[in-house]
Amino acid sequence: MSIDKAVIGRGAAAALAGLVSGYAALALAELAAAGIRPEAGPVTAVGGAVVDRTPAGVKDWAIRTFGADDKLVLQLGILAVTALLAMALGLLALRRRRTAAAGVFLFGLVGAAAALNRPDSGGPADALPSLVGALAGAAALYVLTGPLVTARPPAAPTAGGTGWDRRRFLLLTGAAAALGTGTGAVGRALNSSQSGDAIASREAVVLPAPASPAPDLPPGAALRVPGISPFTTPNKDFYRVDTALVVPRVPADTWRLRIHGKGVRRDLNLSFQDLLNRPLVERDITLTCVSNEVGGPYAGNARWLGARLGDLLAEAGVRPPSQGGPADQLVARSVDGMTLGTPVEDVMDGRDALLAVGMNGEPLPFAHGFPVRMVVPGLYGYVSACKWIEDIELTTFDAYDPYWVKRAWAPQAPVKTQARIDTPKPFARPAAGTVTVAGVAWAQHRGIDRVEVQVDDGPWQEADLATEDTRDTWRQWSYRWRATPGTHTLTVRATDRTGETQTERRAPTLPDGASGRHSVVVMAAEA
Ligand SMILES: Nc1nc2c(c(=O)[nH]1)N[C@H]1C(S)=C(S)[C@@H](COP(=O)(O)O)O[C@H]1N2
Ligand SMILES: [Mo]
Repeated sequence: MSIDKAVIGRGAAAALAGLVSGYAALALAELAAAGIRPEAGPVTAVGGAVVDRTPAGVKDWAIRTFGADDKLVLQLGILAVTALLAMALGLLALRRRRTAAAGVFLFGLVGAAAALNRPDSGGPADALPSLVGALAGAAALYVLTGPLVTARPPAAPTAGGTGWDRRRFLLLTGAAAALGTGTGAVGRALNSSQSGDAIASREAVVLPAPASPAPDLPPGAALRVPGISPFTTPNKDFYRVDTALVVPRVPADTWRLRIHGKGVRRDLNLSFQDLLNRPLVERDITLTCVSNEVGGPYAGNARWLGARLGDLLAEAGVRPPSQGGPADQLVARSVDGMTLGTPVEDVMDGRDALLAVGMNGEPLPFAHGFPVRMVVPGLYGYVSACKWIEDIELTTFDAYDPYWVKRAWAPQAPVKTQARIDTPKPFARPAAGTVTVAGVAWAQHRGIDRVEVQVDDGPWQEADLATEDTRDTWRQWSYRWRATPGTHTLTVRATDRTGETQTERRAPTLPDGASGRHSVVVMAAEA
């Protein structure tokens, strides 16, 4: 008796046939997608559809819980569900082989429908990867389960007495698995060679010197406190929040930006080089996400290089509402179909609203919007910071709800004043005595004027503020705490330049950003 006879029962074999068929189907679909658009692959398309339909609260929870891994978790979840369904169909094939094969095809139709309905769908061809995969998967299931149901000589069992042809089954299944793996590998290689164009184009970008450089950081703007957020967030540590399951990789040389809509006298159609030919400005701007909890990590500060968007709009004949312009909302659209709505007034009021091409001295990283993104000081990212931008339409808030607004987030969302304690960490056990409490505070475009720390129920004590870079950046702060032994709660609050102190009222992130004060509990140990 060979090992296969000993270890594989007929039910397990059927489930395995289902699994291998599903695997082959997905592998073939991904190969087909590589020839059409990577985003048209079934896992990405279904994943995108799930992201778009996820209620705001759940999406927020996913960002909180899984952070930058939220998309990986989603895709693994889709694969796990697919695997379970595939095994169930394998079992079904023992009784109803045709129905089970048709079931595989049905799931392919779900993938095809998802791909066709993506906002960035490239047209009917996007259905092909799922359809090709589904056909192959259905055929594979039918063939692989053949030996399980046909070779059942009742009188003289040929293979160990349960009446199915193990040898033939294992040969076929092994071949299907190998074929799937080979196909998947080719698909992967094709995909990465396509993004190779974009990678080469990014490497070839030479950022011009800014016509208006950012002033040097004033002395004292960056504190040297262990554990504090560095004043400038390195690109590799900069938070990432977006709906893209596949990071768009757009070569700079094929990129275009169209500016059009209400009150535009002359449509603009710009190339990357057109942007670089403009007088570029370089500015430090702190970006924050509306999904950031009080004390959360979704804030970062970078030195951006870009063209002033307000000037471009003015050249196109756009007037802000305060000067009688008919459009109060600017809708930015990205290559992946995301839409973000920004007040025209804010973009044209003289602040440094940028079409950014550079981040901390290099071309934008792909994950942060290469080749071009928007950055507008003072507004949460979801109403201003369109990555992979390709279109700007002037319209009104009445006429159009962009992506997040359709999902219950506020149409307008200036950043709320916040202070965060970076050190000590929650439940840290510092030695009693002098402990440096430190962190960052932000109120972009208003500026931070005061940060105070409260120990337990004691009085508010003024913290030392680092020198301000600009009112569009966060400000570090520190406080020397004389810690007595025991458990203590440290709370922080900031006051912005309008004189308003950060509210103590707690609000969830939905619909326009969390409020409340950050506190941490620490246990000071007997020195
Ligand atoms: N195309 C696109 N742009 C986008 C988003 C997105 O999902 N797609 N997310 C926005 C949100 S919610 C935020 S907070 C910022 C985050 O920018 P970052 O990932 O570079 O930090 O990008 C904004 N721009
Ligand atoms: Mo965000």
